[in-house]
Amino acid sequence: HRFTKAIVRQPSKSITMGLRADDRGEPDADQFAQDHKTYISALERAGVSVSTYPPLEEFPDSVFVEDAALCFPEGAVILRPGAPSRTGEAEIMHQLLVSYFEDIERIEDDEGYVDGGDILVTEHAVLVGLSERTNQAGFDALKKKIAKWGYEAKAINTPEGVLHFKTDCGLIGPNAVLATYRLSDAECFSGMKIVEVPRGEETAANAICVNDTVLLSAGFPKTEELLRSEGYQITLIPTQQAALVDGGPSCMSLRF
Ligand code: CIR
Repeated sequence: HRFTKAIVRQPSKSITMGLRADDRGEPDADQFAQDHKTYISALERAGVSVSTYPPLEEFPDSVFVEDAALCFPEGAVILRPGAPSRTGEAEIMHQLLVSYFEDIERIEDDEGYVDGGDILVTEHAVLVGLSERTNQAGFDALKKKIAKWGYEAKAINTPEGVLHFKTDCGLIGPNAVLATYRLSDAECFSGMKIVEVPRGEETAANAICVNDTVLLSAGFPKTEELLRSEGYQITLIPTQQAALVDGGPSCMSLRF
């Protein structure tokens, strides 16, 4: 399957107030905006047409569009982000996705929580990490909704202390996953090629594969070297600012 489109939202100035598990300082909003442009160019070079939406100051984390929706060729599901400051992003995403999808499902207010960062779509299944942001009720609702398009959702336990399932893994090819040591033995990846992120570079795991290119965070030379030696075509993405608010290449776009 090839992606043809991507949706992104420019970072707001309020990104300085974005949620983070550990405070390692505020991101620099201007630098983040600059890095975001580089990210958009990388997506375009990977062959997708990118729709860029303007910043939403009232939602500091809204640059991380991935958490509010899950997109398939057949349709989209509007998710229900688990952080209270982010719940409102779902409605905004809904309004926007009606111009891309005819078939839209939505996790309703009484159906629990799911963050897109907890969902990894593989060839075999839609893997959903239960986490601080994604609960069993949300998973159950999502599972039902995507079954009609023929997708099977499987629940996974996100490792303790890890924000999202995809904080620790990312798809790097049709049947290949990049994963930290915390996940590399996970049963959910059986039948897939697993590339383990070298120790100390765990942040690099949040990579994405867009058509023939892997978008990888810059600054992780061992991971880069390993992937290149395995024959992957890589574009490096500056994510230092995003990382200060727990973001990476995956969170900043919806691809379909
Ligand atoms: C948050 O805590 O919600 C944001 N600061 C980071 C979201 C990262 N999203 C993702 O990994 N999909």
